Amino acid sequence: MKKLIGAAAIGALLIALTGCAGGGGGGEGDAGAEGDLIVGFSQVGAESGWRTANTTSIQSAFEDAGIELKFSDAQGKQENQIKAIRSYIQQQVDVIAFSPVVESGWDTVLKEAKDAGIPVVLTDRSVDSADDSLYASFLGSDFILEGEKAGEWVNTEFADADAVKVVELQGTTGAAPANDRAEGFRNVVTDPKFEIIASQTGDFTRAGGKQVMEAFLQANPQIDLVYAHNDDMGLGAIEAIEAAGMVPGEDIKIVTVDAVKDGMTALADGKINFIVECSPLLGPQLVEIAEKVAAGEDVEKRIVTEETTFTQEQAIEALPDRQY
Ligand code: GYE
Repeated sequence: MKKLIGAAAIGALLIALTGCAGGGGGGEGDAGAEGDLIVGFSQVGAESGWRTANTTSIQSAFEDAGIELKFSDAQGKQENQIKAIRSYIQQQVDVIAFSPVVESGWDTVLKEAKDAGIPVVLTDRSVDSADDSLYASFLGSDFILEGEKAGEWVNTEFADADAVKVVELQGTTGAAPANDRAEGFRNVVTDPKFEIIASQTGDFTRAGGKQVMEAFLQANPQIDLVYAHNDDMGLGAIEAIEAAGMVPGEDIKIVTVDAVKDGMTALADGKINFIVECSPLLGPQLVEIAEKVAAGEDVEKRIVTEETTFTQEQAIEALPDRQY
């Protein structure tokens, strides 16, 4: 054992001295600097299928790149994220990345990171800071556009209707995707025949979506459409609708955002009617950005994820190859 450690130590010393980990010399072997990189990441939590897929994408991308990732799960609390970021500053990591649970209240801790000379990359969700020098880049979806895509489908689906009663299951209060998906939808669904009769947060969880939908159903004799800010809440709503003796997708139409496997399965089964995609596979791009900012290279301030939408037929076709 001792011998092994000794050999490893000599190897490490050689790498440190020559700056070359590969045997072939030059080119790809020049990975010494990358091997030293340490990135601290603070995740929102594990509230949805999307989040689980996002965590897996990030962890495996850093592992594949041979970059050390310090990972912490904030369990949906901003205070835990602030603590994690402060601890990464203290540990002097090379790059801090995080997905802010809510949009506001980040300036102080972001200034602390800036003063410590540690670049910050926002992943998936953004902050509402007026000073965009507080972070190097923001990688993630255009949530307003997602809300608009949902709204456009609604306009077409109900083109011949005279009056449409809509209920909305909102994401976590104060979170960028909740604010923006609400806004985008309202940008597009402007015909007065649409009435949003109830709107409440289901916190992006299946249990939350179910509970809120149960209350909506009890309070409202007529509901034509559910707009859920993510698949998980839509799946919870399906349970509530079925428990009330109605047929989801027929008696009440459902449109959601994300397109995770469970959502796509419900769409293929006709229980959800339309899904706007939001990709959680941000890991590889995040690695690229982290490497660049650590090397002092310029990166785009805003990198928008490319996304599509799915009808039932498209979901049936896409499901076999769906990664998440
Ligand atoms: O849509 C939802 C998750 O921030 C885009 O968070 C993400 C959202 C996603 O909980 O399912």
